[in-house]
Amino acid sequence: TCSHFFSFTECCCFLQSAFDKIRTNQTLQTLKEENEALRRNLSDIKTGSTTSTPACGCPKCPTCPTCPPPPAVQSLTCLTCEAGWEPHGGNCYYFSTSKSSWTDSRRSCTDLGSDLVKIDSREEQMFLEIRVRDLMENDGENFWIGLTDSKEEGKWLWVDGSPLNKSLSFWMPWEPDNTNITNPGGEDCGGMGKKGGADDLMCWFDQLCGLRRRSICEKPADLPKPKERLSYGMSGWINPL
Ligand SMILES: [Ca+2]
Ligand SMILES: [Ca+2]
Repeated sequence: TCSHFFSFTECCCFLQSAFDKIRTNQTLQTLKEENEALRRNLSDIKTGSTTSTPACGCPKCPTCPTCPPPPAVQSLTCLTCEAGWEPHGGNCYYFSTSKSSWTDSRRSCTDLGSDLVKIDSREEQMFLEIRVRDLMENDGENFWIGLTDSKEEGKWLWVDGSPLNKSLSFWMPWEPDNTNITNPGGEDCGGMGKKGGADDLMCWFDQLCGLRRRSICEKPADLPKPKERLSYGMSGWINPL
């Protein structure tokens, strides 16, 4: 654009152009320096973040990573059973040493604030099967459980009145057979136990309700006494009250 002007103007144009060039270079230099400074800052931040990750639970740090929730206190482990009762799955079990009829055994359980055991899961059956096996000295030493068909033959009910769930039944292969050789009324009370261990947990049978057998009582576990109770503190840790 300067070519058709006289030399003074040309000179002006040249100077202007040179000045613009210098200014552009200066701007570029400034930008370069700023860019480098920013890069340094960024790498400092990166290095800092890998070497000083705040510990979980650090209360003052604003950039705390998300911490996992405090370990859940298994309420089951906080529950307790009286002496002589065995805790399992939130319940307490009493394996009697004395022997009596199914009805008398049930009364003994209710006198202790419990009832004959009701088996609600395969897991509970597994616990009981192993426990009973250990306690038995021979196959005649089996245990009453809270199962009876005394109201209606073949209709097995738990002591709480609920019907037996077929998919949660653990009868021995040939049971219940309601054998009525010695008693025309047949066998109306449920027992469990196989000294040698049960095949696939199948160790229930029906037998004469009047037989004297050991028994298993069950009741929900107790809440711990106040002094043993635990609570969450501010940081998620457990503080005794
Ligand atoms: Ca029967
Ligand atoms: Ca039987």
